[in-house]
Order: sequence, then structure tokens, then C-alpha cells
Amino acid sequence: MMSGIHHPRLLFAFLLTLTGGVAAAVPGPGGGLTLPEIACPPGGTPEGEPCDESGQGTINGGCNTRPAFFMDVACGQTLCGEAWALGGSRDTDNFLMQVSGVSAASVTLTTEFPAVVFGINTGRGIDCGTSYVLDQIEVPAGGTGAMTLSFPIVDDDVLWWFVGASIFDGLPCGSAGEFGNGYVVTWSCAAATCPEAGDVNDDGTVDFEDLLVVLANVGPCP
Ligand SMILES: [Ca+2]
Ligand SMILES: [Ca+2]
Repeated sequence: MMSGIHHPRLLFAFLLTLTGGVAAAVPGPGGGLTLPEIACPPGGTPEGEPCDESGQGTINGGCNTRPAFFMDVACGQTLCGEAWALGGSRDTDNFLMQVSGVSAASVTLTTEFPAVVFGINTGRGIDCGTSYVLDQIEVPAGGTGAMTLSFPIVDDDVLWWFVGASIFDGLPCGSAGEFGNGYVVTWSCAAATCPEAGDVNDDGTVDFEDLLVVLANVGPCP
């Protein structure tokens, strides 16, 4: 559950895309059709939280645990995780990312189960009462989805990502149900660029050096 997380307030321009198709089902061991398992790509970071329907654990339960637990992630990182949903509850995987100096942050999710991703504004601190969803995507089982948040969007330099099932039942651990438990999520960021008008000396930074150039050229144009 995302108790304490407010609904979206659109304070920014954003791009939202669903990419790729849904993977084709293949014959399973029991003769029925099943979706192919998603492999963790080389370099992928394991989530490190065991699939356990009895609770949220102490790794990344976010606001569903007291105290709230988060995993730190970084731009360029790929993480391989698992999630469950059973009897009205679901696993919640929450990640914090430093986003200072970037113009956009993107997330791509490939999932074995119906999933949802939230990009959450931390509101000058990790606060389960004041943080709110900036944007979200739902990704079908066997599918891949992506979302880009364009800056300036946050009033802090930390962005909070939530990954979990979009269902609250029918996803036991051990891929024992209709769906698998695995997902792969990748983050990427675009570096912030200076406004061209202010970067007078074209060195990629707007600073006092630019002001000096302006002051040295004060006066009527020839
Ligand atoms: Ca998990
Ligand atoms: Ca979790």
C-alpha cells in the first residue's frame, strides 16, 4: 500500500512511454502457456530482499515499515528484484536516488507480473506524509515500460522510486501462481545543461566568469 503518498500534482513537463511489446507466452512444464523468465543482465544489482509474503522486511519497505527502509540507487544502475502480492497485501520496493545536476531521470522496467512504478517527490526530506507521486506507469506481465521525469521537478535533490505489483493478490512467492516474481529495473539520467543565454564564455557553467565578460564589454556597441 502507498499510505501517506499523495496523488499526482503536475509541476513539470514529462514524457511517458510504454516501450517494447509483451513477451510471447511459451509452453510451460505443465503443458500450459507461461511467460518466459526474465534474466538478470550482467552487472545487475540484486535487490537483496528475499521474497517473503509474511512481511515487508528491512530492506526497502518504504512507508510500509517503521522506520521506513529504502535502498540507495544511482543513475545508470540496473537492479534485479522480486515482488509478491497476496491476500490484499503486496511487497513494496522503494529506492532513493540522488538527482542533483541532472535535467531528466528515466526508469525502464521489465516485469514478470503486472507492475506499477511511481516517481515520487521527496519534498525536502523523506516524509511519508508529504511526499507525493509525480508520475507513474503500469506495465503488464511480460512487458517493458519506461517513464522519464524532466527537471526541474523536485524541491529536493533526492528522487524516490517505488516498484511493486499493480495487483494485491495472486502473486505468491516462488512463481507458484499465474505470474513470475521477477523484475529488472534500470535508471538513467541526463546531465543538466546551462541556459545558453547565461553561459557567455561557453564553458558549460554560468558563473562569475560570465559576469566578468559582460562587465568588460559594457558600453555602446560599435
Ligand atoms: Ca522486493
Ligand atoms: Ca520490498
